[in-house]
Amino acid sequence: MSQLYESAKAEYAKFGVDTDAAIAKLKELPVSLHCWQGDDVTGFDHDGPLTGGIQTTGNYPGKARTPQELMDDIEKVISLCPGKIKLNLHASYAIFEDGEFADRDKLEPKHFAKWVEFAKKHNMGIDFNPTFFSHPNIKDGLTLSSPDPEVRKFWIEHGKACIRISNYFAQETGIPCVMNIWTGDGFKDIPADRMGPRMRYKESIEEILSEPYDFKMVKPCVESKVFGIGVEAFTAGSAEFSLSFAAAHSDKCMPLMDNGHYHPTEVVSDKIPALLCFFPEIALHITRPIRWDSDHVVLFDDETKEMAKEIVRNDATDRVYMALDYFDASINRISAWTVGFRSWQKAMLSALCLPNAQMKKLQDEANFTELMVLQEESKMLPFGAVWAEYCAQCGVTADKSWFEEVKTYEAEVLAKRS
Ligand code: RNT
Ligand code: ZN
Repeated sequence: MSQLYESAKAEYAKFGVDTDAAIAKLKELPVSLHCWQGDDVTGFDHDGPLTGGIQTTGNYPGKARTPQELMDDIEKVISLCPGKIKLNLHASYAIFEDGEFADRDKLEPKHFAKWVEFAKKHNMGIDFNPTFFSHPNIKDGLTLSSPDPEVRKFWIEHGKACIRISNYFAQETGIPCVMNIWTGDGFKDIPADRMGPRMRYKESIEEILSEPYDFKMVKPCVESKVFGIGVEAFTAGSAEFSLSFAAAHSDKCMPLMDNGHYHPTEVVSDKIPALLCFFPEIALHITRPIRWDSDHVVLFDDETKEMAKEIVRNDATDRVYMALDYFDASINRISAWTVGFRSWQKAMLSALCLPNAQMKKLQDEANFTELMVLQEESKMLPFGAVWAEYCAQCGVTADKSWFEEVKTYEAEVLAKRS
């Protein structure tokens, strides 16, 4: 233990904070690392463009082109990040062997056997996402809410296949699999019928959830959104729709909030405690929106810290499934992944190192003067030393020298991919 940490620990103790306990706690909290930062949400099952109202921008060299390259890159990221990592996969990252191919409605656990092997090697659980975008069967921008029964059927079958695959992940790893349903279904311009698509969307998700699963091990969730590129006027899976769906099916489904999916003055940090009043468990996509759902790399910024605080001070670390969701193609992708993961770790660790009980007491006593003082003074605590100790205990570098390894990897590996 460094001298720096010893003295920081003493400083924190003056505020009633046990930094050893905070470090021990964070080591046990899984954070889902999204595979899709490594290849700009391309996947391995199609050649077409990214659709569904989401977009990556930039063409920084070195993007992963094969499952092996993506796994190599994820391994590099894992080696640079402290904390407990879970792997987050999309159905489009199925791995087909020997010229075999299965369309989305026919996917099977075997198409993800390589990922299970990879997860086991790193002692990770796996989260999963059916992929309702980047596919020719999206008709007029719609999947599960399409008026065409054949189109709906295809995507319902995809959802069911993904439940079976999620179950396979949970069984193989022994760790629950969060399965997130998000579609970009919507309209570019003013629709004549808003309820019809939503009723079809509702029924389609209900059909998907009729596939048998143990809710303790397979955790479906529905992700809402305000709008997507090209679907500005109407989104079937709006906030009210998704939240109501989850509430009406709380025995088999959770809500998922992505902090890029709301109007810019709304904050997910405030929505977390609102949902925790009603849902036993909720899920998050942690991202950084700039002006829209831009999916910038997560930073150690105010709203990120605020979200972490809400999870920690409401004692909800075992009720909130935390997953990262961003994709920046304009910078080194290994670095993007690593900065985002480390930022969320910092946010969680700093939240765990706040005098939360004391501040709550001050609020309940209406002592808002002292509350403000304590909130401001705790910002000056020597957090860097606690972060350094946490990283040291996790066997990774605390300072910026991790970036040297990224540069070496870029020169030796990424630069050779053309
Ligand atoms: C899109 C949603 C969704 C995707 C991933 C790739 O706006 O946030 O979660 O980012 O499924
Ligand atoms: Zn998301």
